[in-house]
Amino acid sequence: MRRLIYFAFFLFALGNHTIAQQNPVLSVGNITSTANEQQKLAFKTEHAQGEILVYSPNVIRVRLDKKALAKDFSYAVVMQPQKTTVKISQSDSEIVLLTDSLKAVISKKPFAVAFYTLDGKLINQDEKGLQNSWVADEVTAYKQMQAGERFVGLGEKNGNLDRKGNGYTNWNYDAFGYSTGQDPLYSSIPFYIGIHHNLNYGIFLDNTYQTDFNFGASNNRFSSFSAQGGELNYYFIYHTQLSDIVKSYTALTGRMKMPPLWSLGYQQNRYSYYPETEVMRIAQTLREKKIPADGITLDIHYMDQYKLFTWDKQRFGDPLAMNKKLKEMGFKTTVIVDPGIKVEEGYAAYEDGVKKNIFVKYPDSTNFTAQVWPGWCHFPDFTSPLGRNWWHEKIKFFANTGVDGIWNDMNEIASWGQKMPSNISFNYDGALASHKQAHNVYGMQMARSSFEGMVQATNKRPFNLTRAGYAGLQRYTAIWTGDNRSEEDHMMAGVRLLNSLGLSGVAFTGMDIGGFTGNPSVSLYARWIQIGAFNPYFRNHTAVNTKSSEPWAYGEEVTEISRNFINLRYKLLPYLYSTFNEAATTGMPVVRSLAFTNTHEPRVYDGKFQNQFMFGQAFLVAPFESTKEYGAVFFPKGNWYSLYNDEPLQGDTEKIIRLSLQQLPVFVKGSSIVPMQSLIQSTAEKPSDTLVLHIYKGSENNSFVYYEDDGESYNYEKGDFYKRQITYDAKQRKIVFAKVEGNFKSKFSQLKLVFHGFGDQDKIQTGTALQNDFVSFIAPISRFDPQGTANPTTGCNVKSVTISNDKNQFEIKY
Ligand code: NBV
Repeated sequence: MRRLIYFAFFLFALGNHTIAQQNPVLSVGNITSTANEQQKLAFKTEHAQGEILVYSPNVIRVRLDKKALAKDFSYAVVMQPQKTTVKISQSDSEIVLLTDSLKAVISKKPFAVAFYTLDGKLINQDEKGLQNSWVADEVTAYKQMQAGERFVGLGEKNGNLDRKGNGYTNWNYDAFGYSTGQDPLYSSIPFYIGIHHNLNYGIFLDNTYQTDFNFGASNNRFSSFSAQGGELNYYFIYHTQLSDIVKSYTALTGRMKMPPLWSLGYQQNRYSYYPETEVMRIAQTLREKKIPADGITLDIHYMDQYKLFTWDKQRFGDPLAMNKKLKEMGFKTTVIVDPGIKVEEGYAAYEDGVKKNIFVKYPDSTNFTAQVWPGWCHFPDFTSPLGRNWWHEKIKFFANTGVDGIWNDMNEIASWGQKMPSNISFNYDGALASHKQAHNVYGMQMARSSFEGMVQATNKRPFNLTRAGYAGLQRYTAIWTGDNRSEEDHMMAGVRLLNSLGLSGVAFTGMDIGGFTGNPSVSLYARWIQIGAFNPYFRNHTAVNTKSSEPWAYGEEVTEISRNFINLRYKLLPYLYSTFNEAATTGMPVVRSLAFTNTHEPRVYDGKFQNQFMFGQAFLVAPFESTKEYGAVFFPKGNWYSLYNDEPLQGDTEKIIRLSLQQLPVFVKGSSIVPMQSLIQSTAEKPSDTLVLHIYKGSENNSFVYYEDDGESYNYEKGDFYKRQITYDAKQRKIVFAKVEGNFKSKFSQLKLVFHGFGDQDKIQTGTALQNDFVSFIAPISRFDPQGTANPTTGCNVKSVTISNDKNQFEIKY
């Protein structure tokens, strides 16, 4: 009997034990209390606490943690909440936050958020059964997948433009020779845009731990985002236009400053050009062959045994003198820097770093050591003000030797074996963080340190380039897509990476033209350099032990093709520079996926068309593999012209076009205004005094902001710029030149207006005030040649007129 009682007791205890066992998934639970201030709702739930903060009528932040919220700190967000009206009301079941643009409804049982338009359309909501939860330290927000929902953005991610059906991880990774489906790559931007039912919204998960996104990858229920640690901390952004979402996102995380003009020119790289005679040979050959270029980049072999802040004396005896010679030839030098500082007694940077105690540490306070190019290395802690200040001082070494650009490589951090222990500690600006929290932001903070150091040293705009980064990197640096392969699908994947980066707030982007690993075919090289001319950062690069990759290395025809497209790039610099100004002032990228303007057009996401992009507001670029003979192009609504012969093309159509080695399919949107200059061999050379404005007849209104400044200093921030809005008014049949703003004197004293697609019936009049300047029509002229050489093949209506560059408002009627 006693035995039986014991056994019954045992069974009872066992059952009880099972019941008491913790569910590994901790749901957020019901709201238990709330407190609201003007723009903020604070709340507690059964298992968490959080805040909902209104940053602007269109931006609402959600914070949630199992414990009390940590001190508010972000490497990404630079915007403070703006003062705005928020109506907060509450019932037993929900709390409603109403702004001028958006309604957030917070259910109490359980805690769940839903966002609606003011007229009640559902934009986004937590998945009803799953909401927010934790599994150990990993926190996840589950969102209900809407019918037909698409997802774009998420920064440097491989895959399709529409990310539906896929999952992604953010963990900065040295992805040497990556495959076109590989994930993660080098940088992390946890920001995406959801699109459904004629609505679009953005979500930025500001968390530097490893983050994971699931856009319906093998699930038909939710989209989700999660972080391996820290808070659930995300910003919800809603606008009717997708472009405004990117503008709000970049208001939040900051925008780029104007880059140095020279950095928009062509840049010649290889791993590595050395010794000095070889560098000079490359520079000389570019000039001799009349291939315009502005940049030469030195890869790791310029250093003495890969030791940072040194020059190999055998290879580069007098770097200052070399850089001076290069400058006289119109070249600027960029050098690569890696974060690893060689552990070596007697090596100044090492000894100084140890003395100043700026290296990343193990928990027992010894310096973390890992192997990279120089051998065993320590790594400056760029998340510490001390580490950044140290780097600012060190980087002056390059400014003092006449270097103008810094290329931050290997900053994921990359080390041999790729396994960094979780327990190494970072300062994280005073908060102290493990590797898990600091990893994704390290590269961005390195790039920031290089940028700040160069600005301090030179008081000029540096060119700054990074491989690794985090959201907000655009404030300090350009980014390129790392070690791609010399393969056709890599070129196309590269285009999509740039499209995605543009959708994620990064305007200054590029890829290794020609491919890094391996050797491209002749045609692939030609096509890639054509595409490169329409990339914000235009550099040719290749790995060690590959064939020469300069524009003359692939035979006469390819030299000619490369020269043509590099020439075009240089003539387009006034247009490109103005477009960069748009990026600096609004956050609009230079490379714009068609999702920007045709967000709800399914053809934009079609595999056939998804690589197409706008280069600024005027050019539609349709990139194709060099092996294809025909390609299908989608022309969005509006009217279009071929760049090469002005052939008019109707919008809202698809067209199969014949491809050729000589031409990349590029089209110009009707109503566009494209400023161009005469051909120069580098930006150190002055163009002729005539700015040529190409105006394309169109049925829609349009406006373009023409922008100039000195191209090298920050005086533009104090008003030393030249800016004028030019409006194409299709209804009123006129082009209006607004009054010039700013104190800078334009390089151009004459304006030549070239009219494309205007017929004889369009009598172009320059207006009474300008009658005297009216010259004459020259027709037809070549689209490519702003000097106006006749091109008998066009057979199109191209007319031009030259007038003086008057600072006042004037208009042209037709
Ligand atoms: O510094 C050498 C290379 C560089 O050329 C390349 O662009 C970087 O992405 N670097 C990586 C180091 C490793 C190359 C295998």
